[in-house]
Amino acid sequence: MATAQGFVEFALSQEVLKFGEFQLKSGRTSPYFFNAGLFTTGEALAKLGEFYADAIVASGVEFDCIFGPAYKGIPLGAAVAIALYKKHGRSVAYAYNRKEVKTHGEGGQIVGTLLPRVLIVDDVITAGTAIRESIDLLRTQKDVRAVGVVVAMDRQERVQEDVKVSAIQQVEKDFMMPVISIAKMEDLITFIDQQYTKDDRAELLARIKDYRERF
Ligand code: OMP
Repeated sequence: MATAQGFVEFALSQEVLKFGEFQLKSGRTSPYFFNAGLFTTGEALAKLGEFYADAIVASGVEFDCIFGPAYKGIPLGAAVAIALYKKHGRSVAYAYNRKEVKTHGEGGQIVGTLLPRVLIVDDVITAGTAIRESIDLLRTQKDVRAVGVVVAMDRQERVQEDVKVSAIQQVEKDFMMPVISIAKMEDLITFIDQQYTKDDRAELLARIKDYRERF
C-alpha cells in the first residue's frame, strides 16, 4: 500500500480520522475530521513520527531545525525529531512556543533551539489560518525564517469559496516555501473507493465529493 494510503488506514484505525458532521474552525461543516490529538499511545506517536519523517526526507527540503507550534504541534515536533534521528540518522534541533509568554525563570515564548532555517510541523491545513500564525510568530524571532511546512493532512480546501487556488498553494505562493503533507483529501477518497464495500462507500463518497466541490 502506498505511503499516503497506509497513513489513511493508520489514522482510521486510531480513530483520528472520523466521518460524520463536524464544525471546523473556518465555520465550514465537514463530512470528516482529522484529530491529531487522538494519537494517544507511545506506539501511535512513534508510528506517526515515522510517517512525518519519511515525508520530510522524501521531499528533500533542507532545514536546520523543527518548530512545533503550541499546542498540538509540540508532541508532533518531538515525535518527528525522534523519528528523524532513529530512522534516518539525522539529529536536528527542535523548538516550540508557549501560548502564554513566560515572565519569570528563563522567560520568553520559545522553548528549545531555533536555528536559521526552520521547518514547521503541524497537524492539518484547512484554510491556512493556523499556519500563517506560525509563520508570523517566527518572523518576530531574530535570524530565523520558515523554509517549509509539513502537515499530516492536506484537506485541499480553498481559503475562500470564490478563490481558485488551494490554501496550501496560496501559502506556498505567499511565502515561497514548500508545504509537504503525508496524505491529502484525494488519498482519503481513493482509500474509501478501494477498501470500502460498495454499500458503505456510495453515500460517504458523495458527501465528501460534494464538500470538496464547494470548498
Ligand atoms: P486552518 O487554520 O483553517 O488551516 O485550520 C487548521 C486547524 O483546524 C488545525 O490546526 C486544527 O486545529 C483544526 N482542524 C483539525 O484539527 N482537523 C480537521 O480535520 C479540520 C480542522 C479545522 O478546524 O479546519
